[in-house]
Amino acid sequence: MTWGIISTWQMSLAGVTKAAEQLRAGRPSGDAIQTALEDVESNPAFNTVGYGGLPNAEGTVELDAAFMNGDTLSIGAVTALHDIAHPIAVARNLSHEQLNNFLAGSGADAYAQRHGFTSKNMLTPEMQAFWGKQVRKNVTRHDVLNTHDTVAAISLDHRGRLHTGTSTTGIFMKAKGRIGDAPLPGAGFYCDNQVAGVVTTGLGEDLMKGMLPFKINELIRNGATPQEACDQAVYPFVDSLYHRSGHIGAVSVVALDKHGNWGVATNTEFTFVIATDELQPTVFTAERGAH
Ligand code: SD4
Repeated sequence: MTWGIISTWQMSLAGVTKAAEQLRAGRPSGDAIQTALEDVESNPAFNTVGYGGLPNAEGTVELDAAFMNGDTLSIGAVTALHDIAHPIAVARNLSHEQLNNFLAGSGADAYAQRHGFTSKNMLTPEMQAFWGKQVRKNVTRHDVLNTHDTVAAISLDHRGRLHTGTSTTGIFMKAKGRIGDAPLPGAGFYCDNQVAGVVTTGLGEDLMKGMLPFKINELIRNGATPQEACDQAVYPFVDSLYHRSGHIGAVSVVALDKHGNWGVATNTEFTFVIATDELQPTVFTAERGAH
């Protein structure tokens, strides 16, 4: 395989299809990541990412995103960003800075405005109405935990460059200022051209206890295949956390190594999309492998 892209959830099919065209044409993997994620961020039908995403407990859409370059190990990330059409583009821009690579809240908003990123009211009337109804009915833990889905992707181009990107509105009814795993290096993503890229989706509060992307990268560096590394990192972690705390949220990971081999592990039913020079964009379903 000479290039490939893998992304979480079926919602990324159209974005991955566009990104695959770019990779096929020889464009860099960073561009492919941005293209794939922006497609999901633009689509109000997907209410866990970008425009039309679920608001927090105060009725405000707060956006998390991150971008990582596996060549330089540069990272850019935003959390609690407001009313910017493409959080992934802001994160990518931040990855080019020497300092101040991870910005939160009003600092992230000011950076995005200063750099001319498109402002947009990210709260749709539909989501505002949905939020109003949910507030009146008292949302349960179950409702909150079943309303998530981060778009998180890894791309490898024909020159062996790996990039990762994540973008999400986080969990529904999250507290103002709550940060999930998606913008956190090591917890939501990690990427190294010499090894692999790894990204997660699921309950951020649990994912950040596992540091799975960093762990999986190290396992691959030490000789495991991406599938072996995902299995070895994810299942002992979810079993252990379940036994220690008595509950666990969704935990799903995908990995793509520098040779184009991929792996996946999950404790819930989980869909993901792959496209390579040998495989048309295809949606796969991974079955729950542990708690
Ligand atoms: C978060 N991990 O903010 C994100 C939500 C998510 O699949 O991925 N859901 O906790």
